[in-house]
Amino acid sequence: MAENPTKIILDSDPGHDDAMAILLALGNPKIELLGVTTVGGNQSLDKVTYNARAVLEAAHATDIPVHAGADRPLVRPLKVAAAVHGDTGLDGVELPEPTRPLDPGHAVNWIIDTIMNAEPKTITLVPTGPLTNIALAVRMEPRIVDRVKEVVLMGGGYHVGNCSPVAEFNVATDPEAAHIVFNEAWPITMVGLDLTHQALCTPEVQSRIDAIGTDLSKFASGLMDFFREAYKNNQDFVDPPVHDPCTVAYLIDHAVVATRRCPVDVEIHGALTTGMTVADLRGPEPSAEDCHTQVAVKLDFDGFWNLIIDAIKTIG
Ligand SMILES: [Ca+2]
Repeated sequence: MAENPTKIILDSDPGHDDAMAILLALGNPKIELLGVTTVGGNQSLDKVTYNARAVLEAAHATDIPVHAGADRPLVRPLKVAAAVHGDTGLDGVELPEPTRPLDPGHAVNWIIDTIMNAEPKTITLVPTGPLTNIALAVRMEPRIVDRVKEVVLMGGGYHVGNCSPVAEFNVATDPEAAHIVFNEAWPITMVGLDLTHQALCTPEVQSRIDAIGTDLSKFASGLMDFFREAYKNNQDFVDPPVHDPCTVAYLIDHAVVATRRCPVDVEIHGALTTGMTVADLRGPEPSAEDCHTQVAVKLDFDGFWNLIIDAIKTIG
């Protein structure tokens, strides 16, 4: 591990792209994965929690704790994304049976305790699912807002949606939670669809993953095979966008994910636009003192996939 790696809590709903985010976090020396917390989203809480444990098992990372969190959004019923992630939430591969038991204690309590017991500004929250757990944590212990280093989340988009013309799945699933999270004063980097739709797993990329030739690379490639078909059938993509690891890639190397500072708020009362992340891109770019939110705008495609492929190789 590198000196002073970035300590992260990955709050996720695995999910094919969440799985890739877990692998990138495990396989890069600049990241220290403190734990994985789970939230109902792509699939039911039980399924995504099992999947998180199975992915860690596949990556020989049974030292990483997994805590289950909220099983549904704050206000709305959960609508899972079975069309994109299958009945298990990780269709397309055989999942190894997790050997580490599920860790006791609710994810929200664990997130709060981990942040409050650490040195201030040393832990980064990386949500890659609906923001339910993070919203609950901030309501239960508001001091975490000043204690975390930053929040780097996958969700939203400033020009495009996928659940609706303007709303992205994670934010649309629990817009009230997203509203809470975006309106707290912590530094937030929104890695939205504008960025993640550049992170396409092309056949060339996948052949590089296949060439690694390990059980883990076969696992990752199997996930991408299913994801490719799902995105072809559902959203008319030729290659699937691998959203969630873009957050971790940003933390590893800011040069891989360029950002633009701008105010962002979340629509929760729209007739047509509920769940939209409304980014104000007018005028000159504000300073960090004046604006605590920024959006990811441009991906270094080769740099991103080099990080993923190196991580899968490193894990072995
Ligand atoms: Ca996710």
